[in-house]
Amino acid sequence: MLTDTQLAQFRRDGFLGIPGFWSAEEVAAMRAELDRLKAEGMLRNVATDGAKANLQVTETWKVSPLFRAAALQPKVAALTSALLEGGPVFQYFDQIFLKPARSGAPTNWHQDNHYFKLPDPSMAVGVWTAVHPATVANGTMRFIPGAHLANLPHRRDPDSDHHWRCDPDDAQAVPVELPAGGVVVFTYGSPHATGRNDTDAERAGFAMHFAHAEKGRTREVHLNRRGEPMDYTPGRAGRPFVAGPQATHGAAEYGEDQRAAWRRLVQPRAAA
Ligand SMILES: O=C(O)CCC(=O)C(=O)O
Repeated sequence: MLTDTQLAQFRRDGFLGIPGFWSAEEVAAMRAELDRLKAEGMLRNVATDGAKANLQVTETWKVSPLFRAAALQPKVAALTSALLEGGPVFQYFDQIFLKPARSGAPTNWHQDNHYFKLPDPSMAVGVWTAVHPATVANGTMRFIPGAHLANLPHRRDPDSDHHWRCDPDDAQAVPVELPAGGVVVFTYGSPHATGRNDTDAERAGFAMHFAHAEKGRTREVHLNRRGEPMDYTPGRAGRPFVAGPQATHGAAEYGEDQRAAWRRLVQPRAAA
């Protein structure tokens, strides 16, 4: 799945771009599913600038059987266990950000561990999928090589109605451009940001988060945007075991092997 060179790059820089992770058929299914979520009003504009839009859906697994199944595919298990010391691995979180054409707002610098506060941020990874081609012009992900080792102070982000931001020295920041279906993986400590979308086409990213099932946990109780406590205990809907002895491809957590669900959901949607 990953070469030694790629793993070394990930450990050194805190992130790694991987083109061609999902097939064209899988990407087509994700886009069709995203269109359904949009049509059903599932995406919420979090931008505070009324002229711009940064549309977000969190806990996608609750509203989308297709995005739920994506996290339980064998290639995701292979990727995340390679990045997390061989596992065991469970899914921690997922979300989509969509920047509409011409008015897409940026997401400012932040470390995901500011939200989740794991004792060791290297024990969790984000896997961000370019649902559309992700370029500098439409606001792809940017990273600062090697910046994942410091724990940065955050402040409330005035450009978003609930996010937090940090202010790293970004003189060495690099964009990760990806064809649709590519992914960029990054540790919870890796500061990242995305730019505006001024192009004529929308740009979406689907981010799945995974953690080491033993080392990537915290006893802290986290509250969601509505102030409700979030439960990160593995082995339940939304927190399925992805790799390791307790992993069942989601059968235990969702009552159906998610490899079969993926096959069932991807083909008809892609053809539609
Ligand atoms: O897709 C984006 O614009 C932002 C993604 C992001 O910052 C994240 O998933 O943490």
